Amino acid sequence: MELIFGLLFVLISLIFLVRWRYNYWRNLDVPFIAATFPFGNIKGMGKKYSQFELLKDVYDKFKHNSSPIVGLYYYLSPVIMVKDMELAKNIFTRDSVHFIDRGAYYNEKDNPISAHIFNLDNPKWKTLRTKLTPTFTSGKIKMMFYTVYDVAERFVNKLKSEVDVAVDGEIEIKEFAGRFTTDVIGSVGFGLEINSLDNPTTEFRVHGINAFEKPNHSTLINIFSVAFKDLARKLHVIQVRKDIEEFFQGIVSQTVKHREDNGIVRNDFMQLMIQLKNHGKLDGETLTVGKLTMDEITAQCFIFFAAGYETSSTAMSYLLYEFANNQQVQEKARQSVRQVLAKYDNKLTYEGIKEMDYLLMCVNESLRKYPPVHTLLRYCNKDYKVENTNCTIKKGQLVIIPAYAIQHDQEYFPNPEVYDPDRFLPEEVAKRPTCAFMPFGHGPRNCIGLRFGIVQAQIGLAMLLMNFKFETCSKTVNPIEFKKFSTIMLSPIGGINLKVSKI
Ligand code: HEM
Ligand SMILES: *[C@@H]1O[C@H](CO)[C@@H](O)[C@H](O)[C@H]1NC(C)=O
Ligand SMILES: *[C@@H]1O[C@H](CO)[C@@H](O)[C@H](O)[C@H]1NC(C)=O
Ligand SMILES: CC(=O)N[C@H]1CO[C@H](CO)[C@@H](O)[C@@H]1O
Repeated sequence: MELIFGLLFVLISLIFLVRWRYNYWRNLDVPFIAATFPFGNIKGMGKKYSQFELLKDVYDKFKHNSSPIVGLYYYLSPVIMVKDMELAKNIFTRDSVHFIDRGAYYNEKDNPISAHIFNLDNPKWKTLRTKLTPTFTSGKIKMMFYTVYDVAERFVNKLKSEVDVAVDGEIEIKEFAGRFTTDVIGSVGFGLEINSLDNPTTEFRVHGINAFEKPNHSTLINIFSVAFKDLARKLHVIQVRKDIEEFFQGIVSQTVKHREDNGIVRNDFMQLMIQLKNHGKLDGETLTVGKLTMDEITAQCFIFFAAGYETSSTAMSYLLYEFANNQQVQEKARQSVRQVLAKYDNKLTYEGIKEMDYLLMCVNESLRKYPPVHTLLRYCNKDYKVENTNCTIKKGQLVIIPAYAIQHDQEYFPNPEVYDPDRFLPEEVAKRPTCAFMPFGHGPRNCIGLRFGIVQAQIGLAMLLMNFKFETCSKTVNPIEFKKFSTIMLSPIGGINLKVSKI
């Protein structure tokens, strides 16, 4: 009898607890989507639809509601979706002290490789960010130019021989773009000749693919660990697969040992890591951060590799897809590359790259239509009153900025499904809020590799345009369909199939 009463009491309390949770947004008078236990608003996410599709639906539904935010529930956790551009700007920049963490999940103890700069919270994030920023100064990027150029030449040659053997010239171009950026980051980041262009099954490439294609857990478990970090850590949930962790631990320790034993000094990311490991500071600096451990530098190497290769290669592939669908744009971009080359003795140079205005507009327009990172995240670490509302974002709440939805908003980008590089003419850019375009995020927590990512893509694209013509073919999926399982990356199902011919 007592047992039954006890159980009944627990059950009734649970029901009240859940109802009380799911009234959170109603009580604050914030527009929201009604939730069901236990998933809240994310039932089926990762299988039936992707996170960006949910957010786009919600964004469009509440577009004309005057509230700058919409309330959602991820499981029992209230999360905030930002809808207003002014608020987004303030969260990214002016009030970024409240939102300096990303709120991603990592587990330093069971999965040290997940404790990298993309995931880390303060104060560790801040010291690391300051230390890693010198990796991408203009001087360093200029030095990387030639390395990227060499790999791009191999890329073009490889594609030429593939075109010769491919049936009707049909090629899955994302695979080759991925090998190109893998070889680039291996070289500029690690000083390693990976040559995945010729050896697609090389371990580096395979682990790189697996890091994105075969996550250790389902979307719903990944979101669970973001919503309930402490619990997930207690349950030993890991984010990065163990085989990938072990591979990177091996490769980084071998590389470090090889350099230290042979006194090899290179001007690359690995060298900065070695300095931070041995001295806790960079050469010529006075500020010391405490020496980084081998595990800590491995994690940073991993994220530079992962963030550097996948985003840039998908960005290039989406643009080639739009070139295939818009032949005049492709021809105009080719002309703009040709003109700049002519000016520089028919050589591709670092200076020349920066003058290819039309190509840059094409790159940005494809980053708009297909942001490789479709959803941006911030985590509130200090209560924040939202202007013009009665709502305070509480410490510990997750803030979502739906990049894909905003970049497809008619108000900022009329006929958003139309690919039109002229949207990036200076006078057009001036007409909309800066934050409406956010492929690299904004503010102190934006993409650290922004400029390098663009330069790398541009070199590859300029060389491709000079050597090939891209067209759609029977295998081209139009419009592109996207994978559903990935929580933040926008990735095409089956890659991007195009007809490629030499010119
Ligand atoms: C087209 C290429 C790229 C795109 C579209 C891209 C996009 C992004 C985005 C959207 C973020 C989150 C920004 C935010 O929350 O405000 C980010 C962060 C980051 N990206 Fe990139 N990225 C690209 C290339 C690169 C490259 C080449 C590297 C390094 C080699 C890199 C390294 C990082 C790192 C380390 C972070 C975390 C920064 C932090 O939290 O302090 N990315 N990127
Ligand atoms: C393209 O976007 C990048 C990143 O937001 C920006 O720095 C650059 O000025 C843009 N270029 C053009 C031509 O719009
Ligand atoms: C905030 O609450 C006050 C008092 O309940 C109300 O008068 C006011 O309209 C509310 N403001 C907004 C923006 O909802
Ligand atoms: C493939 C893989 O690495 N699976 C791992 C996923 O995470 C759990 C722990 O959270 C491991 O036990 C699995 O081995």
